[in-house]
Amino acid sequence: MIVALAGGVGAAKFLRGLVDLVDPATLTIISNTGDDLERFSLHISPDIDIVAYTLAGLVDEERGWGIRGDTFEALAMLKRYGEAGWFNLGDRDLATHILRTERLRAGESLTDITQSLCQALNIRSRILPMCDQAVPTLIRTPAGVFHFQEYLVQRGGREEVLEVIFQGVEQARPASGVCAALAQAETILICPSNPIISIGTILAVPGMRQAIADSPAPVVAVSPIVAGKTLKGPADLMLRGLGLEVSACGVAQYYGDLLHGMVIDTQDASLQPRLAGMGLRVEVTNTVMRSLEDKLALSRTALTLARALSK
Ligand code: FO1
Repeated sequence: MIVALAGGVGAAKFLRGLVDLVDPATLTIISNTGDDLERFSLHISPDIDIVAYTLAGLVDEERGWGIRGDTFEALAMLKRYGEAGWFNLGDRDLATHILRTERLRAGESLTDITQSLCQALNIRSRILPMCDQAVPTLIRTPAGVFHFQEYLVQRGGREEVLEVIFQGVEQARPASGVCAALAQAETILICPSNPIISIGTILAVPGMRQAIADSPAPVVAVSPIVAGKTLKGPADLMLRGLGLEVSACGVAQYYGDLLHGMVIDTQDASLQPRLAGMGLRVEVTNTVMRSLEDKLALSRTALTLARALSK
């Protein structure tokens, strides 16, 4: 069994490669829900949806989120009524949020709802939210405190990050099935996602770090930082804001002693000795995923490294 800790777009691309290499039924994905938000009274779980749409072959690959070929007629009408339309919800995408919200209001857990939506989309891997409690990620900037999606999408994600707050995380606990999956895992992969607001949120759930540390599986991360920058999103601003080095070394430092191995980009090959000095086994390869071949090659490298570490 493989367990992957996942954020949104970067993780989805990596997982798209992985499901071609292994039996998808042996893969459990623990998804960040810190990005979840309410818009028009609907519960949206962007990272779960990005991964689910990707594995179902539905995702809009150019944007990385939403459904390919979707239209935005409902949003256009809402804007006509004077509503703010900064979070782009497609017409077909809305069906997911409507159903999820209805079932949450009826008392079902996000875990059960996610499972049933994934089944309907014929996804053979299991996607688990990190927890069933609401843990919104808030970003403190010089202009004030904003929900992560407001910071990223509405305000452009360019402001200096002074603090990242996982609101209410003390009350959260790993969702049903998460600890059992980690205990049975042969391999734990940390996808190339924002280390702070995607993976850091998952790791902040009380009991999660311990469950990973107690697992017999080696933990291999793919660095989302290439040549001092992120390919997508504000991870570089966040690492800098929290006083961490904007490099694979900063990411490794943030994950701490959970990590056994790391895959870094060829442009960062010079970091290998430092990472090795931190006790990590390192593979250097192309981590920029443009084609399906890139996704396959990167997930193969991560998997091979994890398998070598478990020997
Ligand atoms: N990202 C954007 O940059 N702009 C959007 O309008 C937007 C809408 C959206 C709707 C549904 C969904 O599942 C994801 C959406 N995303 C959008 C992506 C999302 O904000 C982030 O990329 C992830 O939360 C980061 O992991």
